[in-house]
Amino acid sequence: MKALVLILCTLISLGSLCAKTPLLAVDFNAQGKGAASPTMPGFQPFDVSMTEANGPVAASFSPADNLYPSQLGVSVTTGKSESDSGPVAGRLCTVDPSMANLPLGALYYDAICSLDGNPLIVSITGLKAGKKYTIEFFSFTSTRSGNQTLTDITSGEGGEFCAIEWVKDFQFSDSTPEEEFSASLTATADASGKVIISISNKLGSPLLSGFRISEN
Ligand SMILES: [Ca+2]
Repeated sequence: MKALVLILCTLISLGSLCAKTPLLAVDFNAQGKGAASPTMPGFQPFDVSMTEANGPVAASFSPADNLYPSQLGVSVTTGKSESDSGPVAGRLCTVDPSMANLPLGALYYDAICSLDGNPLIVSITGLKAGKKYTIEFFSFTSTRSGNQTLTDITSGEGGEFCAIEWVKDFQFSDSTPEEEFSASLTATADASGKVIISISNKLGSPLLSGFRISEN
C-alpha cells in the first residue's frame, strides 16, 4: 500500500511539473493598419509596427515568477546574430474562421516577420544562467505555406532544433490539435541568462505569431 501511495505521489508530482506555469507567454501584435487582433488570454502583447524597421525590436516583460529579480527582455531581428540589423515588421495574417476553434487560435491573426528572407533571430534575456527552458513557438498564416526550422544558437552554433510546417489552405476543425502549428525545443541559458533562437523558412520569409517559455 505504501509503495502504491509513493508511486501515485511521484506520478502526481511529475504531472504538476509538466503543467508548470509558463514563465512568459508573448503574443506578437501587428500595429498600424486596421485592427490588430486581440491579445491571446494568458499572453502578454509585444506590439510591432506594420512599418518596416531595422532590428532589433525589443520589449521587456514581467516574469510570472517572483523568484526572478528582473524583467525578461525579448528582442527580434533578422540576420545571423542577435546584433544584426535586418528589417522586421508586424503583419496581419489571414486565417480560416474555423481557426477560432483552436484553443490558441487567437494567436495566429498576426505575427512578426523577417522582410528580407533572412532568419528571424529571437533572443530572451533575464533568465537563470545555465538553466534549461522549454520554449514553444507558434506560427501560421493562410496567405502562404510555411516550412520553418527553429534552431537554438545560444552557444553560437546550431544546437537543438524543431520544425513547424503548414499548408496555407488548411481547413481547421474542432479536432485540429493545438500543436499542429506549434513546436517546442529545449534551450539552456548561457552565463548571462540569455537564449537565442534562429527561425528560418524554406518557403519564404520566416514569421512568428507568439511563444511561451517555461523552466524545465
Ligand atoms: Ca497577435
